[in-house]
Amino acid sequence: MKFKSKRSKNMTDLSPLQKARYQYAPKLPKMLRNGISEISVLEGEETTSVADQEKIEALFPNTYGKKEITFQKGQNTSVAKKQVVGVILSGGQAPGGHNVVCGLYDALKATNPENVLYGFKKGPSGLLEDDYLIFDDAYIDQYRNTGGFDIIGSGRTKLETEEQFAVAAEVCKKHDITAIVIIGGDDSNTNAAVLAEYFAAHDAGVQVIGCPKTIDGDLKNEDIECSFGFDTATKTYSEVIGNIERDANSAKKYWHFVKVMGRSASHVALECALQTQPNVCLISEEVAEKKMSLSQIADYIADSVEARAAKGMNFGVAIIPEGVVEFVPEFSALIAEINELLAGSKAETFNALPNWKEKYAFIEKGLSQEAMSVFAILPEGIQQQLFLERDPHGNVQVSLIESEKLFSAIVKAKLEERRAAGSYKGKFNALHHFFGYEGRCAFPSNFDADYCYSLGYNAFMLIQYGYNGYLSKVSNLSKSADEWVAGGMPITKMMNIERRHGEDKPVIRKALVELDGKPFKFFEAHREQWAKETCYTYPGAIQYYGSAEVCDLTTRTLALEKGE
Ligand code: FBP
Repeated sequence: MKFKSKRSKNMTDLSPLQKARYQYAPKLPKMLRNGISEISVLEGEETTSVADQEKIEALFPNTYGKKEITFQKGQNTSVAKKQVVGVILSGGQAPGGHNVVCGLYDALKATNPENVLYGFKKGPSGLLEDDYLIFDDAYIDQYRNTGGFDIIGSGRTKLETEEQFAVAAEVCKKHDITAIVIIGGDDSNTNAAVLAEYFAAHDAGVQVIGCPKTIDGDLKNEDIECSFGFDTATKTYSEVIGNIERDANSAKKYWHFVKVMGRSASHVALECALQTQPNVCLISEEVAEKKMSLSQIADYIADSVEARAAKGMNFGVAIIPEGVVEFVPEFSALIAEINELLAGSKAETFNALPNWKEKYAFIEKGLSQEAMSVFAILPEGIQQQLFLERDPHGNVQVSLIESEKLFSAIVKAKLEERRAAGSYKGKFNALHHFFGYEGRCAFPSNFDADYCYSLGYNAFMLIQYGYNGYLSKVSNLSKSADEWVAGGMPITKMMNIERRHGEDKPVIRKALVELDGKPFKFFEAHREQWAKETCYTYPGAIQYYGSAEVCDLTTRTLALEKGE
């Protein structure tokens, strides 16, 4: 056993903000504030999955159809027993993860000081490898209200096979673990549901509770209003985008192309646009819906450059979502052909070619005419990137494509055509940025600090009341924490069947940007003006201390979705 109890940092090694944040007391929803003995359960309706009900029910006979629940003030009727809980952080970092663990720990200890919290290290693999630490006050205290996942580390190992579940059950049995909390995104919570079903079917005596995490903001639905981390990450990116806008408006000589994270959905890009009002923001879901080609996208951006140049404004800011290229139909077709072209031993033949000229000839011979016409307009750096960066399955890693450079290059080419035709007379100097990792471990905003602490606290109440296969749910989030509502919902409610790796799989439905949703509609109604004029807004840095209007505000996305 690896027992960690010493505060490893001397208080003098800490920044003033670190010290101050240790003292911050996160706000809980009112119904969780009365003390453990006064938290009771209100059961709601039985649930059904979002689609494919019969198939999901057949796959989850023990955990399907359970009732939604809400906590309220009242006599605590849960069964008193010693709880030994294991917690896992899964996937990419998101601000507030530490507070989920802190909230879980505080509720567990407040219920019974004999309760124990294990932290499995480096993600789900920690559970399989029985690699853990046991939390105590001194250890927990050095992570309160801080960013990062370094409290126990994270990882992307998927818990999905029967063999893995059997190992997990063994490890739980060895430590008398009564519940596992998985803090993760849609895939990790899908796995949480499958693990919960396995434990129930095998009478393992272990409950599984999930917590909704991801800066991408794509784990949400009518119950889960947002995933944690989205608030802080988008505020962090918006701060620097606002700073860049101000620089652009001061120097008046650069067009800034800013790529922001978000593996597939464009929630991050849209939220940053709502906060900063840039000249251009691409929304991948719209690109897919309108089947826009690279050339059409380039024209769309070039229109803004040209209109602004005509008024003497040779500067601007364009936001590009990380995953956009995968949503451009012709680009994904090109990538599929490249994957084919390099399948098996053909990659070796390609790599053995001595120079780019010969490689280019090989590519030209192997790709269809349509794919080649897309390939040919890409900057050479990106062409080469498509052939260098492969994932372990041999596929191109689209997230590594520098789409901010790709779009500025094709816009430049369009502008040259327009200059030759006489319609454009401006100057175009592009600068490039990628904001992703900068936001994932920021000190959580007050919203994320409070939300995460509440999710963790609430997760323990779900355990204490014996729920299995539930997601910790805190809602009414656009209001102050006083009015937040805590409860739980069966994970199977969010599931449907999707095709993954050639097989039908039960998965949580990923939430993409809805083109008829209020956040997109607001953006759509304003973007023409933002494109031609300079309407930048400067959100500034996240504020942790001061009036609630400045410090406790959540995202524009949430506010618009809630009609505020
Ligand atoms: P999760 O879905 O696990 O929360 O991670 C999201 C994300 O931050 C994406 O925005 C990004 O594309 C990806 O992780 C980067 O992954 P990695 O940390 O493995 O480079």
